[in-house]
Amino acid sequence: MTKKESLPERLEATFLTSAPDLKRCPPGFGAEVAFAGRSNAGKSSVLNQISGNKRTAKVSKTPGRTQLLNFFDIRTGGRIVDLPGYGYAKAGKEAQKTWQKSVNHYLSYRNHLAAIVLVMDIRHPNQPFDLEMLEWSTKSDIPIHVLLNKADKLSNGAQKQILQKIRNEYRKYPHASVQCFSAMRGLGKVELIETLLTLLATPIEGDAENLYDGNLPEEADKEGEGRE
Ligand SMILES: Nc1nc2c(ncn2[C@@H]2O[C@H](COP(=O)(O)OP(=O)(O)O)[C@@H](O)[C@H]2O)c(=O)[nH]1
Ligand SMILES: [Mg+2]
Repeated sequence: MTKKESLPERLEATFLTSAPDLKRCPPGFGAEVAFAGRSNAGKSSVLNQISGNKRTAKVSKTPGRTQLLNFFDIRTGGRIVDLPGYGYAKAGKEAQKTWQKSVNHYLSYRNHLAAIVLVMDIRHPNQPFDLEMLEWSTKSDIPIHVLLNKADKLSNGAQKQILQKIRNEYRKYPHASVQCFSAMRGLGKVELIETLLTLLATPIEGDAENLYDGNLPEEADKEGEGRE
């Protein structure tokens, strides 16, 4: 049997818990793949599409409500962590600061973090936040898989053109890979599931000792501080 034929059609995902900050994250178990992206890019919809369940993650018409880190157990191993969406203008300054702190801490100090899936709207790719994530993952040696979501909004030709252009631009990010996706139509699902299965199988140092994963170094407990 070839690898493609043995791929599951969906990744069974069960909601584990939500955490407002790193300290309240559950003890780590297996590799975590964090879903990041601007609010409304379609993170929750992507998770629902790959899990084959419309209710796995909340899909909100009002963006920015989910200010928590949401943990999902993947049946075949590892976890997906839906990070709070970035950049919802109406969230206000205080909420943005809280966001920055919890996400920075998670990205900087969560030992079980193995990779990032960065969800963008294909019509508005590479916004400042997206570029920061790409720079950060490059510096931190963390693989980052970019989804150009809502590809159904563009013709096949336009999708290919943008994908090619972005692949060229990302040559400077050696840990980045990129694909088109449509959470609405399921386009790109096989490629994403294949990538996720590999990332979710990343061995985590110290996992066997059941390492507690919520300890912050003292100096990091200051406002907004993180690895970057
Ligand atoms: N056309 C289209 N709409 C999408 C797609 N993915 C998400 N959406 C819509 O975009 C909005 C935001 O989606 P959501 O998953 O809540 O985004 P999140 O804030 O990143 O979690 C919702 O109205 C979704 O129905 C897609 O692939 N195609
Ligand atoms: Mg969401």
